[in-house]
Amino acid sequence: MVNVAPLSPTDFTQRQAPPVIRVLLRMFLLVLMVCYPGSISRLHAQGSTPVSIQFTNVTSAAGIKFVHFKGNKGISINREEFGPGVCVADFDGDGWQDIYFVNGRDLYNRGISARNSLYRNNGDGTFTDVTEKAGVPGTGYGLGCVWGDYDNDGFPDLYVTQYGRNVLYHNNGNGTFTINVIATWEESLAVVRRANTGGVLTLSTTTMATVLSPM
Ligand SMILES: [Ca+2]
Ligand SMILES: [Ca+2]
Repeated sequence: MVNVAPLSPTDFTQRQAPPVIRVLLRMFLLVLMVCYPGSISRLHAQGSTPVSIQFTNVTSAAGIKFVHFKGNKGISINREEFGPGVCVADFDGDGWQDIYFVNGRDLYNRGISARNSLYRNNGDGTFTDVTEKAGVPGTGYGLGCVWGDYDNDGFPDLYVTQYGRNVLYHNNGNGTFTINVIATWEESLAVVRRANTGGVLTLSTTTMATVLSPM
C-alpha cells in the first residue's frame, strides 16, 4: 500500500486542476503573494504535514514465542554479546515469508536447553513453530544465518553460522531439511550472492569465502 502525501495548494494548481481553474488559482496565489507576503509558505507548511507511522508489537498475537538465550555465566564474553541472527525467506514456496531465529547454547554444562526456531507463516498474521518437523534446530551456539538457493532447485537453503562449526541445511522442498555441510570455522556473518560465478551461488562469511556447487 502506498501512502499519498496531501497536496499543497500550489501542488494542486500544478497537477490536479483543469486548465481554467489552474489559471484562476495562479492569479489568486499571485494576489496572495503580493498582498500577504508569507501566506504561501504557511499554506505549504499546512499541506506538507508528515504522515505519522506507528508500529504495534504483535509478536505474541502472531504466535512467536522465541526468546533468545545468550548463555552467559556471570559477565558476558564477546560471543554472548554479539547478539542473535534472524533471517527471512519463503522456505516452502507458499508466497508467505517465514522467519528463522538463531539461538545461543548452554556452553557451561548447566543442563539448560536452547535451540534455533523456524516459524512458518500461516498467511493470516500468525506463525507456527515448525523447527522439529523441518529439522533445523541448529547444531551449536548460533550467531547468524542466511537463506540462499545454492542448488537452484527453487527452494531456499539455510546456512547458520555458529561458535564452533557452521551448518548448511539443504531444503528438501517438502517442509524438511537435511544437513549438507558442517564447516570447520565459526563465523558471525554470511552473505549469499550469485554474481560472476556462472550461476553458482557464492557464500561469503567474515573470514572465508566458499563456492558451493550444485549437488
Ligand atoms: Ca512460506
Ligand atoms: Ca535449494
